[in-house]
Amino acid sequence: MLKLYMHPASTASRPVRLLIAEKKLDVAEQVVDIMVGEHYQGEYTGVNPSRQVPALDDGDFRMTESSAILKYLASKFDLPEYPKNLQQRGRVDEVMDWFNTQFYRDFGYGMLYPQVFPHHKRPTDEHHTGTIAWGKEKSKGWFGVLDTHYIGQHAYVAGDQITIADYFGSCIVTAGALVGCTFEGFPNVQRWLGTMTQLASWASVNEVLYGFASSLKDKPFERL
Ligand SMILES: N[C@@H](CCC(=O)N[C@@H](CS)C(=O)NCC(=O)O)C(=O)O
Repeated sequence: MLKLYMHPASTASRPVRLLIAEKKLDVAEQVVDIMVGEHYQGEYTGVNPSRQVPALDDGDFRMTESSAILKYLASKFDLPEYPKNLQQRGRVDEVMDWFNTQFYRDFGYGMLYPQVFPHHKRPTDEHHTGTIAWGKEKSKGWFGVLDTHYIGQHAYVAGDQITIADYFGSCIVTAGALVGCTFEGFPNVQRWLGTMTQLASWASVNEVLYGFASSLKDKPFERL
C-alpha cells in the first residue's frame, strides 16, 4: 500500500494530495505535524533526513521531493497528466523545475515564509525587511513570466491540457493566500487559478491552508 507523509497546510504536500484526490489514487495519508515539530522527532527523521514533508512509501521504496513524487505517481498510475510524448513531457518537466527553483525560492522562501513563520525571521530587522523586499521584487518578475509566457497563450502552464505542472504550480502560487495576495495585474494567472480552484477536490484539499490564511488576515503583510 502506498503511503504519503504530509501536512495539509504544506505547500509541497498540497499538489500531491490534490493529485491523489482528483485521480482517486489508492494512497494512504499520514499527517506529520510540522507545526509542532513532529518532523524533527523519532520515526520521521528516518523517513526524511531533510526533515520535511512530503515523503512517499511504496512498499520497500521510499522517496521525497514533491515534484519527483508527482512524476512517480503519475507514471505509476499511467496518468495523462504526465504526457509520454517526449516534447510534451519535456515541457512539463521544464515548468515544474521553473516553479520549484527560482519561482518558489523568491516567492515562497523570499517573500511569504519570512512574513509568516517565526523560524524564518532573519537576525536583524534590516536583514529581514531587505529579504522580503528582494523576494517581492523578484517575484513580480516571475509572475510576469508566468502570466505572459507560460499561460499567456494557453489554458494551462504546459499547454492546453492540464498536467502535473498545473497541480504543482497552482499550489505554490496559492500559498500567496497566507499574506493575502490577489494577483491584481496578472490576469492570466487569475484566470488559470480560477480554473484550478474549480477542481472537485480543491476546496477540501486546501481547507487547512485557507483556514490558516484566514487566521492571519489582519496582519500588515507585503503582498502581490
Ligand atoms: N523541496 C521539498 C520542499 C519540502 C518543504 O519545503 N516542506 C516544508 C513544508 S511546505 C516543510 O516540511 N517544512 C518544515 C520546516 O520548515 O521545518 C519538496 O518539494 O518536497
